[in-house]
Amino acid sequence: MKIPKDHPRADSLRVRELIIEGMHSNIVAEAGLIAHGRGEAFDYLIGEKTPSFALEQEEAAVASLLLADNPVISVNGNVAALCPREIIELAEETNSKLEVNLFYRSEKRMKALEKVLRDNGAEKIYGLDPNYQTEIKELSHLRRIIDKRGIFSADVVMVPLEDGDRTMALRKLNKTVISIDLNPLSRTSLWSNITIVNNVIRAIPEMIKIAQEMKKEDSRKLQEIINNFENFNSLHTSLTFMSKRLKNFDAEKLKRFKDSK
Ligand code: PTJ
Repeated sequence: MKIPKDHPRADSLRVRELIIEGMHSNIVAEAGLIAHGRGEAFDYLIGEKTPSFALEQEEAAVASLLLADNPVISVNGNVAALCPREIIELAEETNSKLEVNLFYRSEKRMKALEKVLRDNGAEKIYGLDPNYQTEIKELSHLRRIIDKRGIFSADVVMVPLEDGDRTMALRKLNKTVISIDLNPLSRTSLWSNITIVNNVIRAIPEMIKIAQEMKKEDSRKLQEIINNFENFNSLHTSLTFMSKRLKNFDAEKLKRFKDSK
């Protein structure tokens, strides 16, 4: 659908179209639409723009990817539909591998993700070759299938838009987990070492810029950024921001509406 430019929520509708088109081309799972709607609700609570706490989370995440020995970025349907070019660029800037990993895994969807990533310039994509498949034993769903050269041997794994049990399983395997999740209360957010409470559509391009700058820094400086970051404090800041904003926004908006009638 063509979104009218003057629509008050044109940006949000354009993003929705990416998800809908992604579903029609088998990139996005049907449940991906529902996940997106949940994300939209939380994005509303942070004002649909990046708060300063999210930038700090992004900095800690980029520092962690840059200092890792074998960093891997896991790609699912929603991410591939929303920011395929950017996720590839972030992998390049941080020297990370890209691995396709799907919850609603099917051959058709794996191929669709491979295509969209290749069309956007990805060369090496992990998770596709059955010869290198292995499993996370603790998981019973299809996200358990991982690449021996990728997530299996990674020290740092970034999982944008994830479900909680793989995050828990990866932590139990002693991996550092970075997630991007607009819901600071999700199990993924709570179990990650670094949670970025922001929309992937903003977070990934911001992380690319951060990586370009951070690469010029001394590794001690990057380690300091990581050492100064504490996920529970950061989640608390995110939640406090949301609840304060909701409280103020509520009163202001209702008053404006009342006065305009
Ligand atoms: O492509 P697949 O098969 O791997 O499946 C992907 C989905 C997203 C369907 C699957 O991982 C899933 O069901 O995820 P959940 O459990 O619904 O969790 C998704 C989380 O991402 C929720 O907490 C949402 O609030 C959050 N979220 C949704 N959209 C965005 C987001 N966070 C950041 N940016 C978004 N655009």
